[in-house]
Amino acid sequence: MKMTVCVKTALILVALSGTSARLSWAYEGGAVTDGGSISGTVKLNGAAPEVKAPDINKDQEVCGKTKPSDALVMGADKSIKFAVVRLTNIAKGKKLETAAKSVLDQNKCHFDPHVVVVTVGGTLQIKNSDPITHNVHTFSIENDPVNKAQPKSLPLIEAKFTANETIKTQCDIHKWMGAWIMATDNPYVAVTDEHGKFSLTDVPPGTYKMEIWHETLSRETKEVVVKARADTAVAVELKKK
Ligand SMILES: [Cu+2]
Repeated sequence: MKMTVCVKTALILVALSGTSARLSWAYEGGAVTDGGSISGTVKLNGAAPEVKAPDINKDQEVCGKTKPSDALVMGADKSIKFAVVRLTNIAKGKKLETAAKSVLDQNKCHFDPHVVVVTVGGTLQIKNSDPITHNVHTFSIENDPVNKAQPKSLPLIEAKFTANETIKTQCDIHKWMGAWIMATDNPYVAVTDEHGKFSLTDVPPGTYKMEIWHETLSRETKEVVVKARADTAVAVELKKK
């Protein structure tokens, strides 16, 4: 019996320490003076993994017959689009914009954008621009999941997010339709463009941990030093998982 109590106490202590660790990173937004920036390019190092083209097997009159895959979009010099760059240990910096609404549209049976950033406390507007029904399904654990049919008669679904999470999203009707929702409690996050480029601005001087995530490639972390009113250039290389 004594053992059981000990185990329970230990579990409670672990739970409490987890809570305090999380609380200690609560982000505080405000004015940033003397901020610097981090900019760079994300590229693939080595051989590219094989990515299959989506199988468009229904509703072709709306969806079309072929689509390129969004799971690995490479530009010149193996630059990588749709990689997400985020500072993960920043406690204080510029204001997190929760009033602006992020949009995830379903257009011709394709999620646009493929990776959408939404702030914790902000709103994601999920739209359907197609004349057919989609079913939006978010596979979230930290946030309330969405799993909802969206016919033409329901052009807007609004979702709220309460915690940091990288959320796989799909349409259950058209299985090739995939997207990622990046919920963030700090504003230092960027999605790479078609040239693999990203930029984080108004970063208070300091040393930060930067995480780089891509759905198909390796996850990397880097320590980045930011100086007042200066840009820190970072070259990121991702590999096959
Ligand atoms: Cu669909």
